[in-house]
Amino acid sequence: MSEALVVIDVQNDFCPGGALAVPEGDAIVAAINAMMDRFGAVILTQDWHPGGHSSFATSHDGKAPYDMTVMHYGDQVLWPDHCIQGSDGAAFHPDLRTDADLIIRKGCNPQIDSYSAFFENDRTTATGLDGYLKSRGISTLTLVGLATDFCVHYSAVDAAKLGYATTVVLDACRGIDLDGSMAAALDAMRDAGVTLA
Ligand code: VGL
Ligand code: ZN
Repeated sequence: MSEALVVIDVQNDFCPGGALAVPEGDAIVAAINAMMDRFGAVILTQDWHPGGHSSFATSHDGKAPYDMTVMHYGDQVLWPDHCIQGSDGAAFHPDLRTDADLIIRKGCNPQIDSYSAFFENDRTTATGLDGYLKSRGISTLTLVGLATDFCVHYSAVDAAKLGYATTVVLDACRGIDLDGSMAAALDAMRDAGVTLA
């Protein structure tokens, strides 16, 4: 089967009680688990930052979480410390099925954030996911997970640009919604040719 399910960042820190909790982030886990058997491949992504990552507000004097800054690659939201490599917060939600084909970790470079599962926020450093999918002959992707307006959004737009037939199942996603980011993400995904289901 040439269809893959890509499950974005269903990790404790993005669920209620986590460091960067997405409202109802845990409410999608059962639906995602139930979808997995319908796909020829299941890929999980994991936000996986070293301590002191440059996307953390604590790494910038005088900045607070959700402030903006300018990185060498452009504008960047500053986040609470989250998904630190090996921490409980970086672990998958305990109920998420992890019998996946591939787990891809992103955001590992201390100087570059990575919302997309395909390219870091400099928009040029590849994660390797495109090569994996192409070498398996996968051309159709369904994306679910967290957060709709950041990592799901960037991953879906990149997937469509790379030529994958791409669907985002919104019921199996939840968003952060910072300053209209949810509406902007839905528009950007539609403009890129992503099917919103
Ligand atoms: C995410 C902000 C920072 C996400 C990751 O998974 O959407 N958002 N790191
Ligand atoms: Zn992150």
